Order: sequence, then C-alpha cells, then structure tokens
Amino acid sequence: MSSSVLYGILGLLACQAAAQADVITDDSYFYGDSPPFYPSPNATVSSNWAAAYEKARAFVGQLTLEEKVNLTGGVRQSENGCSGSIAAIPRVNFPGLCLSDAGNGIRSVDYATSWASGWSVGASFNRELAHKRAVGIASEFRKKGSNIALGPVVGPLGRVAENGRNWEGFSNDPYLCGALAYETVQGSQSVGVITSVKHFVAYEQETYRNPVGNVSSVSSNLDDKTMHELYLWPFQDAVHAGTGNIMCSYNQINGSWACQNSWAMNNLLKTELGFQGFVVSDWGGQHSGVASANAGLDMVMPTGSTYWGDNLTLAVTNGSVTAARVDDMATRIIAAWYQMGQDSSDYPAPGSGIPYDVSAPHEKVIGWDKSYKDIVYQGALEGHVLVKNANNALPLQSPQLISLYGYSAKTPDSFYVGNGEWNEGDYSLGENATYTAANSVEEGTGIAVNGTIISGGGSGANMPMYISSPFEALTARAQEDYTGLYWDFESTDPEVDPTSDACIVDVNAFASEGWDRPNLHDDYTDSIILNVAAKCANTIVVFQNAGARLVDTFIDHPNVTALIFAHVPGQDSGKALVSLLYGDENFSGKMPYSIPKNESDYAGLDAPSLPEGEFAYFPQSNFSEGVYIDYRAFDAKNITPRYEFGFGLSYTTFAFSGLNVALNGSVSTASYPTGQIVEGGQEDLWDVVATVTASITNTGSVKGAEVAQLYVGIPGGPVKQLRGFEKPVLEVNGTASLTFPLTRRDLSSWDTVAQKWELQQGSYPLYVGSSSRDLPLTGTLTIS
Ligand SMILES: *[C@@H]1O[C@H](CO)[C@@H](O)[C@H](O)[C@H]1NC(C)=O
Ligand SMILES: *[C@@H]1O[C@H](CO)[C@@H](O)[C@H](O)[C@H]1NC(C)=O
Ligand SMILES: *[C@@H]1O[C@H](CO)[C@@H](O)[C@H](O)[C@H]1NC(C)=O
Ligand SMILES: *[C@@H]1O[C@H](CO)[C@@H](O)[C@H](O)[C@H]1NC(C)=O
Ligand SMILES: *[C@@H]1O[C@H](CO)[C@@H](O)[C@H](O)[C@H]1NC(C)=O
Ligand SMILES: *[C@@H]1O[C@H](CO)[C@@H](O)[C@H](O)[C@H]1NC(C)=O
Ligand SMILES: *[C@@H]1O[C@H](CO)[C@@H](O)[C@H](O)[C@H]1NC(C)=O
Ligand SMILES: *[C@@H]1O[C@H](CO)[C@@H](O)[C@H](O)[C@H]1NC(C)=O
Ligand SMILES: *[C@@H]1O[C@H](CO)[C@@H](O)[C@H](O)[C@H]1NC(C)=O
Ligand SMILES: *[C@@H]1O[C@H](CO)[C@@H](O)[C@H](O)[C@H]1NC(C)=O
Ligand SMILES: *[C@@H]1O[C@H](CO)[C@@H](O)[C@H](O)[C@H]1NC(C)=O
Ligand SMILES: CC(=O)N[C@H]1CO[C@H](CO)[C@@H](O)[C@@H]1O
Repeated sequence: MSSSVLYGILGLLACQAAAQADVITDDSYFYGDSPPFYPSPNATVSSNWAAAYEKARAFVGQLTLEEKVNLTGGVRQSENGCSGSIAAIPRVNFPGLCLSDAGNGIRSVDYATSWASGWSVGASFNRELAHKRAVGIASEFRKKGSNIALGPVVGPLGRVAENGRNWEGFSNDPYLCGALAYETVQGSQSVGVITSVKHFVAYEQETYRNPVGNVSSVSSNLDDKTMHELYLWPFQDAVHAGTGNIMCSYNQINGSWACQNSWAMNNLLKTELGFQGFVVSDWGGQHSGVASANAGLDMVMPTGSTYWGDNLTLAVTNGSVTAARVDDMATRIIAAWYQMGQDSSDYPAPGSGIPYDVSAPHEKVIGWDKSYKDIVYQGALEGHVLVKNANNALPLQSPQLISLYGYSAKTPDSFYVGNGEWNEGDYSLGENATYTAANSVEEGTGIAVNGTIISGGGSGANMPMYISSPFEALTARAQEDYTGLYWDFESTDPEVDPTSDACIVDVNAFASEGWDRPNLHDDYTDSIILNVAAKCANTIVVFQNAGARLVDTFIDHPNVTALIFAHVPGQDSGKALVSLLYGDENFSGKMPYSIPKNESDYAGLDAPSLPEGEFAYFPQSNFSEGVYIDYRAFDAKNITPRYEFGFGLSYTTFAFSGLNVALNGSVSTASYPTGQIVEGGQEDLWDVVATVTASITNTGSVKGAEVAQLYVGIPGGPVKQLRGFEKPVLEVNGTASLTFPLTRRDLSSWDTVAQKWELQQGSYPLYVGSSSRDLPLTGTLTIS
C-alpha cells in the first residue's frame, strides 16, 4: 500500500475523531507518565573500558566547548555517502566519524555483499554462524571507512506481526534475539567497527513512528516487568557484549519520546545496565534540545543544527545543561572510538570507500572478500525452514521434469547501487523493484513483489554482488543433470504438464521500513498456489518472506506436498534453495517466530495501533498483553499454531535422551543479585546457577544438524520460555552431548518493587526437544 493512501485514510479518521469534544490536544496531558530520572550518569563502571576512558578524558580535555558540541551533532556533507557524519577536528587530528546503514551489510555502496538478513540468522539458531557473519559484515564497513554500523536490530522485537521491520531483527523471542545480538556485537567490534544496537526501545510499529501533521508519534505504553523481561532483554545482552553505541527510537514510551526519555536512557540503559558507550538518535528522532541532552542523548543525527549546535552551547552558557553533561557526551563518543582502536593509523579514513554518487568517477574500494563466500552461502542455507514435507516430496529424487511458477523465482529486471545519499526510495532490488504500487504484482496489496527478494526494504536492505535467483540456480542444475525445466512467472492460472515430477511455486511476502504490512496473506499469491495445486499432485511452495505469512488458505490442499520458508537469504538465495531441494544439503533452520492458523489468533497483535477517540492526535499502543506475545501467548491461551516457534523439519530424524540437571553448589541462590554493576547489569546475573545436560542422536539415514532447545517454566511466568539452544551436526547414528548453562538472569523474573531480578525459590519445569511443542525430555529444577 502506498503510505500516502494509508496516511490519507488515517488523516480522515483523525479529523473525524477531532470533531468529538474530549480530544486531547496538548501533550502536557502525558507529563509524568514516564518517571523522571536525573541527572544523566557519567560512564564510570567498567574496567574493560578504563584505558579508553583515560585517553578519551585527556582528549576531550583539550577541546573547546564548541568543539565538544560539534562532536555531538551530525553534519550534512557531500564528500561521501555515509548515512551520517561527525565532522573532523583537524586541530587535534581527529578525523571525524562515518555512520552507515545497516546491520545486514553496508548499504548504498558498490563492492559490498548481500548477507542473509537478521530473520534468517534467527532461523539458523546458530551462534557461531552469527558471529562469523558479523565479522564479515564489519570487515566490509571497515574497508569502506565506516566507523559505526547502524545495527543489529533487536527492536522491533516483533510484537506486531505486520510490522515492516521484523525481518531486520533475529526473533521475537528475547532470549534467541539477545544471544544472536551478543554474537553480532562481539563479532563486529572484534574488527573495530562500533555496533549501533537499535532501536531503543519498545519500537514496535512503523505506522505513526514519526509525527504526521499534527498527529504525534505513537506511544508504547508498557509496564516495567514487560520492559525488562521482553523488550530490554536483548539490549541487555548487547550491552553485556560491550556495544559502543545504542540508537534511540522514533516512538514515545509512556508519552515521552524515546530520545528524550530519562527513565529509558538515564536509568535503564546508563544506570541499571551500566552502558559505557554513547546514545545516538535515530535520524530525525530528536524532538527537543535541553530535554534530550539531560535525558541522556549523546549524539544527534543527521544534523545537530535543529536543536543542538549553537543552541547546546548556549544551553551550557545559560545553565540549562551542565558542562559536565556535554563533557560526558563527548567523552562517551571518543571513548568508543578508542575502545575499538579506531584511532589507529590503519583505520581507513571516514567515508573513504563510500562515494556520494557511485555513477560519478570514484576510487574502487573493495569491501567484499572471497574468504566470506562460505559464510554468505551458509547464512542463506541455514535460514531456510522446511515446515511441510508430505510423501517424501523432498529431497527431489532424480526428477526428469520440473515446472516452476511464481513471481519470486526470477531475478528482478535491473540492479544498480544508486545514489549513496540516505533516502527512503533507495532500495536493494533494482531501481524500483520493491514496494512501489507499480511494481507490486497485485496493485494495492503491496506485499508481493515482482521478482525474487533477497532482503526487505529500507535502511536494513543490503547490496548484492550478484543475485543467484531460484530460476537461475534451477536452470544451472537442469543443465548439469540434463533434466527438463518449464516455467511461467506471469499467469495466475498457468498451464501445467501433469507428468511433471514436481511443480515448484516460488512466491514472496515483502516488507519494508516505513510502513507496516497491510495483511499477512494475499489472495493473488494464494490463487497461484491453489491453481497450480489443482493440476499438479506434487506442488512444492517456497516463500521468500520478510514477514510472517499465513498459509491456512492452501496448506491442507492434498497436492501441496511441501512448504519452505526461505526468509531473507541474501545473494546466494537460489543456490541455497536448490542445494536443499535436491538434498545436497540438509535443512536445519527453525522458525524464529510462530505461524498461527488465523489472524484472529494474534488477539489484536497482527496489526499496528492507530490514533483513535480522545487520542486522535496522540496514538497510544498499550502493551496490555505484557510478556504474552507469540508462543508465550499461544501457550497461555491454548491456541494451536500452524507452525510453532522452534519448529523445522530435516531429511533425517533425531532422538533425545538422558536429561539431567545439576545445581552449581558454589553459586549463591539468594533471591537477589548482590554483585556490582558491569556492562549489562549486576555482575552475578551471569553466574551459572544450574546446568542441564542431555544427549541427542541422529536416528535417520542421512547426516544433519538439529537445533536442540531448552525451555524453562519460571514460577509465575509463561508456561515455558526458551533458555538454551545448541546446534550439533550429527553423522548417521552419531550422538552428541548437550550442555545448557542456566544463569541467574535466565531463571529470574523482574521484581518491580525491589527493581532487581528475583530468583524465586521453588520448582522450575524443564523441557528439552526439537521445537516449542515437541519436547520429549522433561525434568525439574528446584531452587531452595
Ligand atoms: C511506564 O509506565 C509503567 C506504568 O506506570 C511503568 O511501570 C514503567 O516503568 C514506565 N516506563 C517508562 C520507560 O516510563
Ligand atoms: C560527572 O563527572 C563530572 C566531572 O567529574 C562531575 O562534575 C559531574 O558531577 C558528574 N556527573 C554525575 C551525574 O555524577
Ligand atoms: C563546528 O561546526 C560548525 C558547523 O559545521 C563549524 O562551522 C564550526 O567551525 C565548528 N567549530 C569548531 C570549533 O570546530
Ligand atoms: C490538525 O490539523 C488539521 C489539518 O491541518 C487542522 O484542520 C486541525 O485544526 C489541526 N488540529 C489541531 C488541534 O491543531
Ligand atoms: C537554535 O534554536 C532556534 C529556535 O529554537 C533555531 O531557530 C535555530 O536554528 C537553532 N540554531 C542552531 C544553530 O541550532
Ligand atoms: C538556554 O538556552 C537554551 C537553548 O537556546 C534554551 O532552550 C533555554 O530556554 C535557555 N534557558 C534559559 C533559562 O534561558
Ligand atoms: C522509478 O521511480 C521513480 C520515482 O517514482 C521514477 O521517476 C522513475 O522513472 C522510475 N524508474 C523506472 C525505471 O521505472
Ligand atoms: C512483472 O515484471 C515483468 C517484467 O519483468 C512484467 O512483464 C510483468 O508484467 C510483471 N508482472 C506483474 C504481475 O506485474
Ligand atoms: C491433484 O492433482 C491432480 C493432477 O495430478 C488432479 O487431478 C487432482 O484433481 C488434484 N487434486 C485436487 C484436490 O485438486
Ligand atoms: C480466519 O478466520 C476468519 C473468521 O473466522 C475466516 O473468515 C477466515 O477464512 C480465516 N482465515 C483462514 C486463513 O483460515
Ligand atoms: C546405524 O545403526 C544401525 C542400527 O544399529 C545400523 O544398522 C547402521 O548400519 C548404522 N549406520 C551407519 C551409517 O553407521
Ligand atoms: C551438510 C549435510 O549435512 N548434508 C547432508 C544433508 O542430507 C543429505 C541427504 O538428503 C546428505 O546427502 C548430506 O550429506
């Protein structure tokens, strides 16, 4: 859907509501809903950062107030295509900073790679792969002269199924999301690139993320327990991993904008989590000068000149902001730069490999490297999830004729990197090959895109070296095997040769930053699937999907034998898919979110909140479901999903045995942690309180990898919550032992009165198995 149409409709609703008498027109109505927390704390806590802070203090000590203020505000420039820039200070040999989109690979630049996106990493449930991918991505940022990679995304977490950005992050489960964010931060920063973990916090819809006319940004209203146990959780892992930067989000929290919310930044992030780096605003996410400075914002993008700049200098002079606050902003920024070793003479100059306009003459700076080739491919592979495989439809057994259908099988018509300037129209898949209505296969639905998708759209998109499309990869395979391949990517009711060994229907579900998806399935795509299935007894459906895609309109059709969620695989999409279809590779991905049977199963969390009633100018999103999203909600309400969280098939089978749980006697099980605050919170939150062990055996006839999952029932909380996963690769008959360490935090719940994580006394049910609903091993952990 075009956003202008959407906003037109919403504008009308807002006008109608405005006619009522009790409409709130003044934001002072919301003052106090978010508790004040001042002053903004200095970074002081971590010994890991001591050397960087010593250098940063000495450095900042030489600066004038105006120079310090300049470090805090972006400058618009035309020398390079960085998404944001901090100007150099030549007097003290500071080269400036280049901030670039985004967490799934550097964007809007040539000689870069399209990696599998966040959701595919989530589906891999593979920590080691997440780490290696982050090293590869960050190496490209570094070679291109970018200091700060604007990712990974851990917010949105994925509360709302239609959210346009869920694919940028890993999973709507905070434990899985946090574990993969941890690896991503560590991998990226190991090559010296600062991660900007975003968007802080409770940023769960695109609709009204920014003010439109006189309608304000949506306010996410959530309680303290939900904040800690769900939305803050992955940020906590990222801070524990040492991230140098966090990006505050567009939305409001309890009626106060995230980039001027003192409770979120000064308390949660900088006090409770002991964050040592700096907070940057999302682009245009700053709405005040003095208030944002005092609430803990350290850097504003894309420009300081709206609210800070000379006005921040003036605010220090007139006493509204202390000189110490500006010192802390500058010191945090420079400390992160030293901490990652970016002061080294071998760090490429900011923006040096990122031309402002790639069509103008520029130096060739190669970001990609052949040594990442296997990781790019493995990322695509492990993000594919096989959820249905009837009659052993897959792997294909020496087919003689394959028929291929669906608009997502072919490469888009053109691809050009485009202008490096940040703008919302600049996407990955060819000039206009994304969500514009003209390019949607069904005008108006906006979710099915004509041409295969390798990522979603917006700032989290990335740049392919090439695109291995399903059509091209299948053609190459047909040429090699000397088999037949017929195709039709246009007709919704194509001709089918009924002797085809398999009919593959390759379709997609697109999503992008900037808008939420209008629906979770579309009739146009369903009709292609159903029409092929009516004529072909072995119909294999493949979705490249940047969002949850409901399938109940066709999944029980007896001729639909297999279904694959390919997610957002990056440039090796087709090659990975074909290797899996033919069984050269085995499926090992798992759903990092659930697919319910019907929209109504989401109980209102399918779609974003809209302005209404007295809140016609101040849209409110009440997170009244608390921590009960996705499988936590389906478990609580006894709703059977179509495909549950953690589910995914393989070409082999696995058996679990021998669950054992051992308390670590040398660790305290007192109710509250007592440790000092380190990066991520109190130190002893990471003490391993208990260890669960079990065994897994490959009982099938081929090699394969299985994601073994541990779920824990914390007293008073959801029936079960993911608290461990491992992914052993097993030969036929091979057995591996599984070890799941459980930390104090893993077993605790947030105590809103004590403002601490509480480890309760009592019994904790334990479950180990291959999905959130296939858990053959059970046990109990007793804390006393
Ligand atoms: C939002 O309000 C709830 C309920 O009053 C409170 O528990 C929570 O701490 C607040 N959070 C923020 C960030 O203001
Ligand atoms: C931060 O450090 C400065 C310099 O030591 C000090 O003046 C200021 O009071 C500190 N701020 C806070 C909130 O502790
Ligand atoms: C600060 O930035 C402004 C705007 O970019 C620039 O004009 C000014 O010279 C800078 N001041 C210093 C002291 O570097
Ligand atoms: C909101 O904007 C509309 C359209 O510009 C205008 O008619 C209306 O008076 C505005 N309402 C308020 C409360 O400012
Ligand atoms: C300072 O603020 C005023 C109004 O608040 C604005 O017009 C001006 O552009 C700002 N100047 C700078 C340099 O930030
Ligand atoms: C101080 O300066 C800032 C920035 O121009 C301004 O917003 C604020 O109102 C001023 N405060 C006082 C007390 O003059
Ligand atoms: C792409 O879209 C832009 C803006 O809508 C338009 O000006 C341009 O002609 C389009 N390009 C192609 C190749 O369709
Ligand atoms: C898809 O794109 C092709 C060009 O590659 C065009 O011929 C075709 O009409 C488009 N299909 C739809 C349904 O828009
Ligand atoms: C399944 O496909 C066969 C063609 O192979 C067709 O004859 C049959 O009607 C199809 N079944 C359904 C339920 O459409
Ligand atoms: C979902 O439920 C609605 C209302 O019962 C029904 O009309 C619709 O067909 C269902 N959708 C699917 C995909 O089953
Ligand atoms: C796996 O174990 C089964 C049963 O013991 C045995 O028949 C089979 O040969 C073994 N396969 C391999 C590859 O070791
Ligand atoms: C990488 C891997 O484990 N591949 C195996 C997947 O399954 C096929 C059989 O379908 C085996 O041949 C592969 O070795």
